[in-house]
Amino acid sequence: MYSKRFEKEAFKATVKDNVKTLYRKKIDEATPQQIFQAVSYAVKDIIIDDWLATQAEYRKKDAKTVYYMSMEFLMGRALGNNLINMTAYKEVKEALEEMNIDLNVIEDEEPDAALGNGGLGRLAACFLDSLATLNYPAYGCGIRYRYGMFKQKIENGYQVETPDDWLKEGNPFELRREEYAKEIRFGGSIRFEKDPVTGKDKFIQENYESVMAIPYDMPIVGYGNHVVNTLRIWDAQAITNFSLESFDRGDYHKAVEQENLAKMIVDVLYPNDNHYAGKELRLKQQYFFISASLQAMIEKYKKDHDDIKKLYEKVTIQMNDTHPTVAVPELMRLLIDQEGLSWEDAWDVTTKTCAYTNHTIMSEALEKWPIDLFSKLLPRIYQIVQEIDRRFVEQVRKQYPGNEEKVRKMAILRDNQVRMAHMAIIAGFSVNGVAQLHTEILKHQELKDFYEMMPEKFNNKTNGITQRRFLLHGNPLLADWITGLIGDGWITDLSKIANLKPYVNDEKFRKEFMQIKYQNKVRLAKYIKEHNGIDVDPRSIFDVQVKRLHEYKRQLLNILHIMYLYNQIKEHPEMSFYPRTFIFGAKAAAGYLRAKETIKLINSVADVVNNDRSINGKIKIVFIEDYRVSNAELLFAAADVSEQISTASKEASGTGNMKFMLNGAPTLGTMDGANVEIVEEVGKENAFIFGLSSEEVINYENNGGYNPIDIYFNDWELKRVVDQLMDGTYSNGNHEMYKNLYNSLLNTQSTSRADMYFILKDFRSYAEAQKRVEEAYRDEQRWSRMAMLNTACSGKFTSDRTIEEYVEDIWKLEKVYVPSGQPE
Ligand code: B1H
Repeated sequence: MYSKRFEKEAFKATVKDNVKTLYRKKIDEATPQQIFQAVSYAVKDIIIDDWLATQAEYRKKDAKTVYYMSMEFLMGRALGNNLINMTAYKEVKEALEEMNIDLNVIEDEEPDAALGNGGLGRLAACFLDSLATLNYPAYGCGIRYRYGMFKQKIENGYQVETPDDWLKEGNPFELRREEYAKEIRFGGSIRFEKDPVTGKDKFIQENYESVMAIPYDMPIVGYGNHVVNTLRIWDAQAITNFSLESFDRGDYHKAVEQENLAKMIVDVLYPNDNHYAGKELRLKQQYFFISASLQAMIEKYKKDHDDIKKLYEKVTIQMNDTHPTVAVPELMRLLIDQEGLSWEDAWDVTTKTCAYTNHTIMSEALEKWPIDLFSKLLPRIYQIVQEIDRRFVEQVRKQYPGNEEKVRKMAILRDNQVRMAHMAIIAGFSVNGVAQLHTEILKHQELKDFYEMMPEKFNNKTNGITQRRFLLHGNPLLADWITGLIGDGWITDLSKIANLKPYVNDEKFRKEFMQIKYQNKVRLAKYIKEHNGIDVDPRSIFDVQVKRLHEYKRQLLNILHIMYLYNQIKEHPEMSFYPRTFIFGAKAAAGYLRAKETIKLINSVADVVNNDRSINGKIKIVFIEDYRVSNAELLFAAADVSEQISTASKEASGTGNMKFMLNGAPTLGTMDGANVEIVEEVGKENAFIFGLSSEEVINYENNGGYNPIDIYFNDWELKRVVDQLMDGTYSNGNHEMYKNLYNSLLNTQSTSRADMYFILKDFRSYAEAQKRVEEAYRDEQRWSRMAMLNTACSGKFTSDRTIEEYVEDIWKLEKVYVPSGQPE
């Protein structure tokens, strides 16, 4: 293990040395940021030997590799995670303490690598952690955005976005690999020629624009196994800078254009969760990183293999949603135009290499590119898409003679659009959803026609999360306590956490468990005091909803219910009420009006309620600014109640739900996404389930929705809450402030259906479930049992399990063991 090579005194010396060479300072003169850099370089130094050894071993074993293609990798901070996985966290903490340095303070100097929006991007990060830990050869391929997910400030209750300048101080863990740069071409036109020698068709792209893609590699450290995999993210640079000789220096304009194109492409992550925006620049980003990654992949393959027709024996491409689906026609292009394969041979390779994961059924998230935009930007790729479509339509007509309805529904090209999901399904050898319920809805609703035509492709892979970050690193008190009871096997085999179950029956252990929860609540209360200036009582129930802000996730239901409780307490001060702290954290897409109004509403209700002395602090409301991976770790550890209240059928899986469960917070939720499987594991009696089922929701939707007006007029308490959106209670008398929210619930004048997300419909059921939460919490014996059982039953939800399923059913990888990488 690392402890052998991790030598405390040597490490301390390296840190001192780094401070000296990087900053010309002594350690006690260095700023925390400078110490962060110095420590990180010392850690990278140790990682490098294993990184080399791992890659050498993969090559020697000629092991099959998965390329996980994703527009998003929400990695969070690297230092603490790397130390955890090197099994050197405690030793480094000690070493630094001897130098009067607090590791936690140093960790806080690192900006989150926030190259993702939410669940989809964080899932990619958890998968990389599991792949390395389970000894599987893997690359993550993505974009090195200059600016990641925006930073959120709350000003006067409103969200204000500021740029996330995460590279400002430099990224100590990355490695620039200029020698693997690739050229990427956009636009222009395609000339067709017969090769005079071979007689083959040749396609020549002319008058195109191009940029160079430069890879940056980040190490992905496996837990205690010396494996170091690679996250490869691409930066863009103008060709002019890149190779001055080949450039016509006279063409100043062209030089400037190329500069601009390069800067623009990787400038910023699109901050839309579950929403397709259809911007040309986004398609450029997609093609940019896909073409670069595939060129590098083929080049690497050809170093050791000469039959390109067997590419699929050594690589698999997993497409994280449809965002990387240009991989299909781009692989075809490289195989045909560059490698000289026939269409049939190229199609055989491509369809044995590519697999697709679907992450959402929200219709506004479906990628459908306008054909004129697509064909102008990617003329050769578009020709290939046309041919894929032509052949597929031919096949549909053969299988369903005379059924033009099928053709209309299933074709890739239709209504002047390129439907990316259809291309992914047609070319992929595997199509998976991310939770059982989600996969069933795909098979029987959204993708019914495809499932009927090619049922063998469809499979489920329920999401998971890494316990290394979200328990071992995020909740050290609980992690140590668990290890004390059942050993540390759970760190790499979470099914072992079930060994806690016998201890649940012993009051002593339940007390200890709740004591740890309390300490984590104190830690969070301190964070809240520092960041919000609000005093919260760690003895109150910490009720937490943290996730992207989206109507379907129904933060509005949560805050309306709080408004309702507040009305009740005001009206019946004598009523018994267990003190609650309602905690929210959420970023809204910058242009998403209703989402932003919801943030303002939460903050305004917080202002009124938190400052109302008459309620004796029974309710506190806290909005955590800039919710992100690093502060999420604190929130999960401290939560009593996990709010998972999406409209049934809308949340494909959810992964926050699993992080809460792991940390001992029962779920208050709908039967949606992976909540269904959480309840299956922990038992219905250890969760608080409410609301319409997915069948009921889908039924209403198929029949034009429901009418919220009846509910509104028949439930005066609810009506009062809804009216408070308009009467100035939470807006200093302004009657316009929340009109978009009000209209979304009731109005028929808006183009969409009233209360599309069934908030009023589910309100009473939610309020009643919240009552059950309070009742359960009052019973300490019962609550501690429930909370601890949630942790003990969370074994299924590790991303290690998810990855083993992908490997077994889709990727077919072999484990590679790496001899400890000794320094040269
Ligand atoms: C999920 C997205 C998503 N599903 C489009 N889809 C995006 C779609 O920038 N875009 O265009 C970005 C993100 N994200 C989430 O994936 C689901 O909503 C969660 O339920 C799921 O747990 C997560 C991981 O599978």
